Formats: sequence, structure tokens, C-alpha cells
Amino acid sequence: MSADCIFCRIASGELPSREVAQDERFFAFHDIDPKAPTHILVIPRAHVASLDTAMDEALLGGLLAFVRKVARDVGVAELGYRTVLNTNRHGGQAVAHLHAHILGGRQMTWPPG
Ligand code: DGP
Repeated sequence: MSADCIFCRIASGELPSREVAQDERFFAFHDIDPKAPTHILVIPRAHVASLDTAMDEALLGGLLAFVRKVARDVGVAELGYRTVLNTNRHGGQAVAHLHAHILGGRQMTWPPG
């Protein structure tokens, strides 16, 4: 837990969010600025700044497994969805707490901007 991290504060319940799912390691909630009909963020409860500094491979595997479970549970898995991990400045990472975006409910395009 990092006291000045908004995603740590969301995962702890200190800040409000539209929760989708949680377990002892992960928390999923709706993005405040959705870019698709379904736009969910999945974060580890533990404070990890980015994919670049995430050293716990079990945590990374667990994050993807949780993404898959959430995508199935909200009903976007069959048609498909995009999972995005923006990393550092060129990656477009605005919040320095590791998070996976789940984007679904519309056809995605390629390449991303
Ligand atoms: P990124 O650019 O990958 O760091 O994406 C950060 C995302 O987090 C962005 O899509 C907006 C979202 N976000 C930022 N602050 C909040 C917040 O306080 N609540 C929620 N639900 N989402 C937030």
C-alpha cells in the first residue's frame, strides 16, 4: 500500500470505485473514462509501479488469470476483448500502479494510437 497512490486507495476501499470483482490479490473496477462499452481496470492490491518493475512472476500470471475470469464474467470473452498494459511514458501510462485494461463490447482496431 502506497498512501499517495490512487489505485492503492481504490483497492483498499478508501476511495470509491465501481467495483467489478475482487479477491485477496486483485481488484477490478470500471475505468472512470471508458474508451469502449466495457472498460475495466484490473490491479494487484500490492503496490507495483509498472510492468517494468513487477518482479513477481506469479503475480503477473495471476493478474492475467484474473483478467480472463473478469472478461468471462462480464460477458465479453466469447466475442473478444483487448488487454492493454501501458508501461511508462511512451507506453502512455498515467497512473503509476500496475494495471491491465480490459476493453470490449466493440470491434477493436489496429494499430493502437
Ligand atoms: P493508463 O493511461 O494506462 O495509466 O490508464 C489509467 C486509467 O485509469 C485511465 O484510463 C483512467 C483511469 N483512472 C484514473 N483515475 C481513476 C480513478 O480515480 N478512478 C477510476 N475508476 N479510473 C481512473
